[in-house]
Amino acid sequence: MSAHVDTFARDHLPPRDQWPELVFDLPELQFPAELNCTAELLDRWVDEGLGDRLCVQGQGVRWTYAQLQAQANRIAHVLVDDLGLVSGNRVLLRGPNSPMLAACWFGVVKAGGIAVGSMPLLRAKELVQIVHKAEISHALCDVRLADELAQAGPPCPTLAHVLHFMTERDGSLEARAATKPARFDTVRTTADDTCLMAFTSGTTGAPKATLHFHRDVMAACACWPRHVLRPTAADVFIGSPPLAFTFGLGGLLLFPLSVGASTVLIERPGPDALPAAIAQYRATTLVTSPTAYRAMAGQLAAHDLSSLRQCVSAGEALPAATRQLWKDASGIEIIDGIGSTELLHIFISHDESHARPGATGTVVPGYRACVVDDAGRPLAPGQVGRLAIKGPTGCRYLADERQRQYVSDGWNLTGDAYLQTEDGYFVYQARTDDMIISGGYNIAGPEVEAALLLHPAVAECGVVGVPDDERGQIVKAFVVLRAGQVGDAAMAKALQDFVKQAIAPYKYPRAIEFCAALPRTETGKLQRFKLRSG
Ligand code: 3UK
Repeated sequence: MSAHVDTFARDHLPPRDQWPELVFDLPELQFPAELNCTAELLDRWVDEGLGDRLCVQGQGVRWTYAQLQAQANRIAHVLVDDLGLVSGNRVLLRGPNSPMLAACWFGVVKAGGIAVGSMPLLRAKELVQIVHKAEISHALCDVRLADELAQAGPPCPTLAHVLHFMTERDGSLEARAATKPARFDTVRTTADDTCLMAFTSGTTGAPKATLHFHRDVMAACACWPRHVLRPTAADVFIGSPPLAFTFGLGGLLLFPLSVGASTVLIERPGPDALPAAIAQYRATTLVTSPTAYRAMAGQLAAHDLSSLRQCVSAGEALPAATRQLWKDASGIEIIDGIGSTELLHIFISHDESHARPGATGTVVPGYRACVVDDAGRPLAPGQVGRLAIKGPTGCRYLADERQRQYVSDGWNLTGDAYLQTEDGYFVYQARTDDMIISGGYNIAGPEVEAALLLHPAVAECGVVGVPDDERGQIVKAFVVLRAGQVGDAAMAKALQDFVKQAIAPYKYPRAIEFCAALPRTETGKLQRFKLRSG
């Protein structure tokens, strides 16, 4: 059963036998057949009389739940009444994080549409790929990102309607919304209607779109936040991941709203601006990447961070050195968690009192995790293999053959090499295709990085395997030094000796290149393929 008039998403789901097995074995994972996640995350609080509670803040904006709901309702009216949106249509959302972008997300999903986020830095060429793949009919775009989308426009025949926001000019989304009623009947979708298409931040090949249902959104809220983070209605979330990245969508919008808390959505949440913003908004819960924690650790003294209570890291492995640096600077134990676009959010993590440096944590309630060999057989503790996950959410690519690579035998294979300890902790090694094989040894680049990061001269680093006639590959480190340090032969030798002392000597970087910065994606991930080819 579906409430969608436009059945595109349902028509392009993978065949049922290629889905992961879905498990709903917690009481909080029982969902009704009819479900629109916006009714649960937004309307519910207003219905319960809590509409006056603070909901979302950003540059010059401070909205209560009732105000966000009213704005989302007006946007839903614009989409449906003026732009002919029918349920199941895909709507591209574009903009840096802001309360208005959040209102657009809720407006689309309330109207039964499918929200398709796009990373702010995408170029026309990449936008065209997304519009084609998702057959997007409508776009709501921050006016400051209008140019790139306009260039994408001509080769995109399906894209019939584009409205701009963050501008009051005639015909803008805001101007139209202002003429609409603040009430809108949230479309009564089914639990397994798609509400969200998230494109993966994959580094190679054509982009993949993952399909997530209204039920998946609520399941994500019921697992990691409820069991690990355990926020309260008094919390104020803040952080950096874009809402187009499901790490940001969950961590900065869905999860705070699921408990009646508030969130701060700022446009330029770099490590130089975040500490001041935490102080300004008295934020309690910080959501960002390992590199941002490392970059911020040195700058905390100048700011009043007394409001800060919890810090979440995801997107890349959290090196033990970064955990310690942040703890020394802030007094707070970071909560690490691995999630993926395919599984929507975090499935292995730990709370503050169960942190173990160098490990990602234990499986999040609602999920199952194991480490398997290439044939899919479970491995014993301590053995390195592929991470396999099952739970209430799972991978469903939109019309993509690569479904068979991510899902095998009902398990989601994330592409990560992990080992599990006797007591159930999962220890990240590397992406499976990033393992370095040198002179017959398997070496995980992140382990060498973690060792280098312990050296006081190292600001950031990336370690990859590069071709070598004699050894097949050798370990090469790209190192960004802290200000004032000199990248000469003596420094290279010092770093090599340092690594040999810290971990098994055969893992030391035989080549070291000093550089000014490392290539990263907008989701904060190191682009190893660029280091290998560069
Ligand atoms: C890597 C990690 C070690 C890992 C994401 C939280 O990152 C997210 O989604 P993506 O699809 O990438 C998934 C891949 O990223 N990774 C993420 N977190 C960690 N590796 N430790 C970690 N803590 O390779 C994984 O397979 O971009 C993260 C929530 C939602 C997300 N989409």
